[in-house]
Amino acid sequence: MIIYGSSVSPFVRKVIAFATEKGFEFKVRSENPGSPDPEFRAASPFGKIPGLRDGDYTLADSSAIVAYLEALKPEPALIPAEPRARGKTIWWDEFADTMLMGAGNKIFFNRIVLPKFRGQPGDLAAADKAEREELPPLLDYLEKSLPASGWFVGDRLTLADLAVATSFANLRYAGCPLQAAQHPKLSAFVDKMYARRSFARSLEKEAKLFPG
Ligand SMILES: N[C@@H](CCC(=O)N[C@@H](CS)C(=O)NCC(=O)O)C(=O)O
Repeated sequence: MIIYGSSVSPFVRKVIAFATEKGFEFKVRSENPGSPDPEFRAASPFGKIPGLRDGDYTLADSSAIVAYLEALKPEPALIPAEPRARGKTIWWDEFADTMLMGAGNKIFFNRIVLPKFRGQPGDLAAADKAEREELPPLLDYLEKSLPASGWFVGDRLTLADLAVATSFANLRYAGCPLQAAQHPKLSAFVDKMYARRSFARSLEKEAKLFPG
C-alpha cells in the first residue's frame, strides 16, 4: 500500500496515523500538492495530498481513505459501528478537516508554505486574522467538548481523536502552540496523542524541517 504526500500536511499525517493504528503495512511516497506525476495523479486526480494506492485500487481524500481502510480491516475499530458513536466520530473528522484545518491552514499556508516552500510572500494579515478571530472559539469548543475519558468519542481511541489531534503540529510550526494554561485538557490530549507511535514517527521526521 502506498500513501502519497508528506506528513507535513495534516491530512496526510492523519491517514498515516490511522493506517499505523490499524496495523497496515504501507510506504509513504513523497509528493507535493499539485505534482504532475502520473502515478500520483491516478490516485489523486486534482493533485491534493493524500492519495492512496492499494494494488490496482486508488483513492484520494483523507476521509475517503480512512473509510476504505476501516472497511478493509475492521479491527481495531476506529470508526465505531454504533449509530450515535459513528455519527459523532464523523462529525469530529469533518469539524477537524473543515473548521480547524480551515483556520489552521490560513495560518500555516501564509506563514510557512508560501514563504518557506514556495519562495513567495504569504498573506500575513490573513494569517494573523485567522489566529486572532477564527482559532480561539474552535479551541474553546474543543476544550469544553473533550469528555473526562480523554477521548472524543466513547472511552477509547477513534478516528475522532486522530483527526482532531493532527492539526496541532501545523499550528505549532506556524507559531501558535497550544497554551496549557488556557486549554489544559486539550493540551494534555494532544501531548498524549503525539506520544503514540502513529504520530511520533511522522513528527520525528518533520522535526528536521521545523527544529525547536
Ligand atoms: N479534503 C481533503 C483535503 C486535502 C488537502 O487540501 N490537502 C492539501 C495539503 S494540506 C493540498 O493538497 N492542497 C493543494 C490544493 O488544494 O491544491 C482531504 O481530506 O484529504
